[in-house]
Amino acid sequence: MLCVGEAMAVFAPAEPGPAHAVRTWRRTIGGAESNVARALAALGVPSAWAGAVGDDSFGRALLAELAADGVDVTGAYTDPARPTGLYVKESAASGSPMRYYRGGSAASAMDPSLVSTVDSLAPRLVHLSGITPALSPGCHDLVRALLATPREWLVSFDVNWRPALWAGRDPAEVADLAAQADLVLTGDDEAVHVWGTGDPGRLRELLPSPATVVLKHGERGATLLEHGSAPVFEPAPAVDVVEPVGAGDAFAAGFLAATLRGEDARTRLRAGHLQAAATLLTHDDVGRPLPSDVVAGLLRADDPAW
Ligand code: KDG
Repeated sequence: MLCVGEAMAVFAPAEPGPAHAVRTWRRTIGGAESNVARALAALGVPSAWAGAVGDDSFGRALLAELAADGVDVTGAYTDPARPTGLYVKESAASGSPMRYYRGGSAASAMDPSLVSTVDSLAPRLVHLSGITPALSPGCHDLVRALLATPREWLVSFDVNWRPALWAGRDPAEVADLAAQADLVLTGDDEAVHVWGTGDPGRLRELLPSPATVVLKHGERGATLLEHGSAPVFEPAPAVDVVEPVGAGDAFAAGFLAATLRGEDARTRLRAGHLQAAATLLTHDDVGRPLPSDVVAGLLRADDPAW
């Protein structure tokens, strides 16, 4: 499975206090699509990431670290003219504001020329998010080109609605892209912005073509909508959240991994919830993999204790 989009260097305070007072920072990796690629690799799914980083220390480090995490980065490239994007978590507290330094980044200069690389990797499934098309007109064209039909791959599309990135533009642009995917993941709060409703039945009417729609209801759980099957709701485990960033990417990875394994609806949603929970329990954008015996037990339990 191939994830196409951004990887960024992330800086998080390594000591308490607001950003202006913090002197020690921990540098990790972020970017929605590379997060999904790393989480998939941790789950044992052959995983690749294609995107752009700068020809700088952070870009080289991100490529090396993604590869060390088991992600195939042969489809990634280094842009000699532009820097790697960054984002900063402004405090160590949960819900800390995030400040992005991605304008003019290597990733924001991606364009449809990346499609030939994707072609050569011959993926079965390409994972995209609504962040990439918001980065620049070239990135928007890239996502449109990857969604164009006929195509050789299935597409999963995580809406990842970022109001600041879409400011002044019509949310229908995201809706149009999502409608061309095979599988759409969205939070019900995001769906309200993009489609004007977070109601499962109404959303299914507004999104008739993607075969699969996953509607996430935050801490409550998620509903799977598939043609020919009744909607399936699966509650999420209760978690003492350390930090929510990356939980949606982790959910996508868990859900997609179980989908590729051909699991049933409930198991696919549970697999998403479990990976999201692992990320909610850490400050990092990708959680530590849960022990596989724990995962197997929770996926199979008739009524898991959560
Ligand atoms: O997905 C978690 C972060 O890595 C991601 O949210 C960063 O691209 C990002 C954004 O716009 O928030």
